[in-house]
Amino acid sequence: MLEKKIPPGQSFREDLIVYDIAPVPPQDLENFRLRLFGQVRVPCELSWEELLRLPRVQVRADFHCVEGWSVEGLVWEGVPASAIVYLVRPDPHVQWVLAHGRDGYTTNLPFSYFARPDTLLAFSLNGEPLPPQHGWPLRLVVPSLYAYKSAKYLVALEFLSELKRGYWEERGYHDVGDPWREERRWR
Ligand SMILES: Nc1nc2c(c(=O)[nH]1)N[C@H]1C(S)=C(S)[C@@H](COP(=O)(O)O)O[C@H]1N2
Ligand SMILES: [Mo]
Repeated sequence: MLEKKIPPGQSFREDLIVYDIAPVPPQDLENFRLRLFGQVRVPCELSWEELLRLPRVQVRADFHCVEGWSVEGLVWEGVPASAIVYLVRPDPHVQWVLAHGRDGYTTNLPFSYFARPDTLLAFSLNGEPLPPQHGWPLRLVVPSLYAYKSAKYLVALEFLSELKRGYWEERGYHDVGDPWREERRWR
C-alpha cells in the first residue's frame, strides 16, 4: 500500500467541515468587486468580468484544518496568485498579505506563501462553481498553509510591509501556519 503523506497531527476525513464567523448575505456578480490595495504600484478594483479575463490555473491539493482534519485531493480552479502579483506590482518591502472576506473575516499570511505557484483565487471546486458555504463567488486558496488562511467570500487583498493580524491570528493562531511545521498557535 502506498502511504499518504499528511502533516503531523492531522488525519484525513471525507468532507470539508464548514466554518464561518458570521452568516453571509448573497452576492450578485454584477456588483462584485475585488479590491487590491496597500503597498503596491498599481492598486485596482476588478469586476467579475475583469477577473475572468485573467490567466487560469487548476490546482489539486490536500486541505488541512488547524483543528486536525484534512481532506485529500480537492481540485480548485481560478486565477493564480502570481497573476495578481504581476498586476499590482507589490513594493519590494512587502512581507504580508491580509485577505478580507465579505463577512468581515480577515487573515494574514506571508507574501512568500501567497506568491507560491499553488496559491489561487478560486471560483470552482471539484469541477463545480464554488458552493455558497465554501466561499462563493471567490475564495483565496493557500494549500501550503492551514485552512484558516484560505479566506472565503474574498473581497480584498491588502499588501503590507508590516504585520497586521487577521481574525484568528488576533486570537492566538499562528501568523504563518505551515502545517508541515505544525505552526498551529503562537500563544
Ligand atoms: N470568509 C471566511 N473565510 C474563512 C472562514 C470564515 O469564517 N470566513 N473560516 C476559515 C476557517 S477557520 C476554515 S477551517 C476554512 C474552512 O473552509 P470551509 O468552510 O470551506 O470548509 O475556511 C476559512 N476561511
Ligand atoms: Mo479552521
